[in-house]
Amino acid sequence: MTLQAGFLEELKYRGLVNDYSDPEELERLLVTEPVALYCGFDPTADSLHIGHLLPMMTLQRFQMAGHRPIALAGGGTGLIGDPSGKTVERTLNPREVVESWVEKIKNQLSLFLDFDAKTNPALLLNNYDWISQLNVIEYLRDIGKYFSVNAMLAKDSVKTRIENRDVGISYTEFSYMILQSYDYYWLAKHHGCKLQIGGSDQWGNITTGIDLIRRTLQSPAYALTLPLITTSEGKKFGKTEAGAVWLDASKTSPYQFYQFWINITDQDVIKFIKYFTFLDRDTISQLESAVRDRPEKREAQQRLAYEVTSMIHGRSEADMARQTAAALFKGEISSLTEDQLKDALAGVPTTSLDEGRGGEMSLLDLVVEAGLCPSRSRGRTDIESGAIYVNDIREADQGRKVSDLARLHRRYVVLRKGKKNYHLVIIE
Ligand code: 485
Repeated sequence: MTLQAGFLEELKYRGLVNDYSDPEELERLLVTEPVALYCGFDPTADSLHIGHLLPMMTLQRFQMAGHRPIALAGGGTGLIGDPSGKTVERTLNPREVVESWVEKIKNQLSLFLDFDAKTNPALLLNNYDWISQLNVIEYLRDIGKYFSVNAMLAKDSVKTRIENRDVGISYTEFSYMILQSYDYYWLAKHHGCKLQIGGSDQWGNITTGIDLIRRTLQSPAYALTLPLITTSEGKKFGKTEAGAVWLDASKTSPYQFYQFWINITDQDVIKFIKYFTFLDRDTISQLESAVRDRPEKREAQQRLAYEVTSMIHGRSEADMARQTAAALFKGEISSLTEDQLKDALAGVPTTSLDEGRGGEMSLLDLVVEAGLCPSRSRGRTDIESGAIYVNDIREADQGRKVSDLARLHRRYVVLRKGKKNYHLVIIE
């Protein structure tokens, strides 16, 4: 496979480069030979989340450009805990737990890479395999000697914790950078790895590894960091009210995942399209005009949501999520399957009624009982003015019995007040 010319330029066009070491040399290297590079992911939960997407996709972009990516699961380092970017000491997770998380993360990482490529196959490794082989004498004599505590104390990850005396840092976390440096050395030695990538919080850990390689193997090694993702509203990227946006469908459903991307603001959407899709420059500039000329159509958001959802969950799930969103938007809630309905209304306030008592209630009783209207008099005005919808159909008869209301999938009645205020009634 030939190397993609202008690849680094392409990464920069996409906004993927925060910083890199030895710019001229690295630029030359990337056009001269297939470069083995790696990125490490620590198992700190049973799934990766969308914060991990950028580095994963960047590994993939490197492979598409002809280079050799190594995805590293931190089965060893995950037992220690990286202090980078953390203001407090992490709690140690039990070994069996970390081990089970490693397996899940490995599955997710493998989605992005091609392990059977002829000239530049990807690798998926676990640093537990070599870190667990180190003994303490070796660790202190053969590796520790290359690290200056003075320099370690000056790294951001350590410095901030030492300055905050109430919190401090354990010897365990203090040592983390040595292990990550050892990984880089190990991969350089055994797999010819010359480049490590990661988020900008990883700069310190990556550059200590470069120093270790220079001193032990007398060979050059490089660092490239990706930007920290920020939103124009200054919010933390990838967090919703419901928490992190996970890649695992059982933690964040494909529909919720799709919705996350649909809700990206006009200010951020093109930036995120560059980050999280493989769309070409022409398509991106068309979408850019769409945001400028007809923002109300949200074409860019829809394209982004569809691309990312199909990349993670497959095309049919993405189609389904798109259809659910469209049905909700068009007021065709009754066209949804039971699963789509539950998914679309996950998190919406819910009232359960039993058939007997519930059936005897009037619509007015119901909207008050459900809390959709604060009082009976307010409920009356809302219903009379046409603000109340049952299964997306306006219902103006306050005396209508619940037993007469149409049910979706035999047991659901979806109430809506105004445009967006949903309430799910389940009748058992
Ligand atoms: O040899 C290595 C061993 C472990 C790691 C890297 C190299 C993991 C790294 N120390 C880390 O903590 N990474 C974070 C993680 O695993 O969640 C995040 C970074 C982020 C980005 C992402 O991993 O905070 O910037 O690098 C891939």
